[in-house]
Amino acid sequence: MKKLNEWIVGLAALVVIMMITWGIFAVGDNMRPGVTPFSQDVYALHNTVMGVVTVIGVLVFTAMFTSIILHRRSRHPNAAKFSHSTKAEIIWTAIPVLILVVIAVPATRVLIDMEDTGDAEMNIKITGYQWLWKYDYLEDDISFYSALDRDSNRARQIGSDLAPQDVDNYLLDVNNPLVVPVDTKIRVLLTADDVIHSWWVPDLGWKRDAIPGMVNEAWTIIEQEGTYRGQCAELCGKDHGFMPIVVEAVSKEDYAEWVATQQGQTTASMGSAAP
Ligand SMILES: [Cu+2]
Repeated sequence: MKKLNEWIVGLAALVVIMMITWGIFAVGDNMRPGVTPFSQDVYALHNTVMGVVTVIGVLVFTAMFTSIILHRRSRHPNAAKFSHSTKAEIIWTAIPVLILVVIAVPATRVLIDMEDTGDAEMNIKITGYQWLWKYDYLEDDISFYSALDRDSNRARQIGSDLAPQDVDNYLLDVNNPLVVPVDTKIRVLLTADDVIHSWWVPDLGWKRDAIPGMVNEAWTIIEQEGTYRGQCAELCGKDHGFMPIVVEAVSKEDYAEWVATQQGQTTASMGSAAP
């Protein structure tokens, strides 16, 4: 009867651990798969590693709980006298090394892929400022600043007449989103003009620091049209929380149209400025 109780406790502990792990996945509190082939690679890699660590966790905790319960002092008042086992030590060194090597292979492949900015169809330079972003489309000769939208900025002020809950996408919208075409390899060059910022849109599967005096590279191919939101991810001063990122991924036709409108606007403003 006593032994049965112990097994029930051990089993219950195991079930709790497995339920917690399963719950994390089932509730959806997991990484998002994103909308680029690259973000999906990162997602798959994350899930694989999560699976490996779950199995390890279950095995380790099972061994720990059963040892605590089955070898407790009331049951075995005299401690065992053995000191070590070379065989066991070799096994518990070799198995983790093997697991690390198995994980390292796909991880390295994804890391190398992350750096491969070759064959890009267009280049966008992103510059971080306190506290907004500047986007330069190097081929299309378009350049603009992207800052927190006016309503969010009004609602965030102390004593504002506009309540945050009355603003759609509070603190997540910008005045000028970054418009990009889908299914196009885009190379992104990142830098900053004052302090270190970090450009992060979770759906793209990467985050890169924007550092003054340095140019960091990244790339993306967005496969689905849509609006993708992000944040500055490097504490950069008092308004760090107020420089969101919005990426508008549109079809290639819509992008061409947008470029034409933007360039038309620039020409018009230059024309009016001319004597
Ligand atoms: Cu910043």
